[in-house]
Amino acid sequence: SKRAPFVIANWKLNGGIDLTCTSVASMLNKQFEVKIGIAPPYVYIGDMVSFLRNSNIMVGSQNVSKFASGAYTGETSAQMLTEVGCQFCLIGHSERRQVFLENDHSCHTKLEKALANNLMPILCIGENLQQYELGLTNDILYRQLHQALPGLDLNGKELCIAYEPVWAIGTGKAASTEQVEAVHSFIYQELVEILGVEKANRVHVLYGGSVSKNNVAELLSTPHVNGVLVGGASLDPEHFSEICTIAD
Ligand code: G2H
Repeated sequence: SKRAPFVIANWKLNGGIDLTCTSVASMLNKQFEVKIGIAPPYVYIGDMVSFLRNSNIMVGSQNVSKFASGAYTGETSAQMLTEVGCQFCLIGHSERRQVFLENDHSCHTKLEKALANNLMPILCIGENLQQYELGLTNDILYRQLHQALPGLDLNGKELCIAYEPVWAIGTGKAASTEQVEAVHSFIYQELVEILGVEKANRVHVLYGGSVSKNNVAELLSTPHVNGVLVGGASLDPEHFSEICTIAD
């Protein structure tokens, strides 16, 4: 059975006041059934929350600190994000893992902090090109899930997983439907093992990596795909709203 999918925009280190305004205007132009979220850079979150306050569109962050408070220059806590109106946060995006050396252990701590502060975590996982070519995809995903998820208190909480094959990110070439279907069914199987079937059924598992208006329909009709995480295409408000319309 298909639940309403999630369509989440990840702006990465892009955009500004202009994109915040044009993107909000284009989203408020229509009514969407689908659950939409936008993750701009931290400094635009407050404005975006207030612009979207009469809509059901979620605002989120691209990261969260593993610390609660203290002498951690440059960090932003889960509690602060909830306080300014964030409803979700990305955790462990491949760019955070590659460029900022985040690992499965820090992802686990960040998941705990997000859940404790009612911020819906979107844990990003995925194999890189070399791992893909060596046939290690399932091994990598197994490690990423089994090191990050066990021991979390998910009672009454929402959780998302985003499968993002690193070799498909920003390349314009999404993974094939066959690959996505195989991987998402593997992820579902592991979620059942870690969380039990009841909690696993409540997790939304998203696909990310070169999602566009041209492939979103096919991706969303793939079994065990409960939404998409959109990078590059979300920076064009018209394109993003077309993606939401197709998903709707
Ligand atoms: C993957 C994705 C969004 P893009 O990183 O998280 O980006 O759609 O540009 O491949």
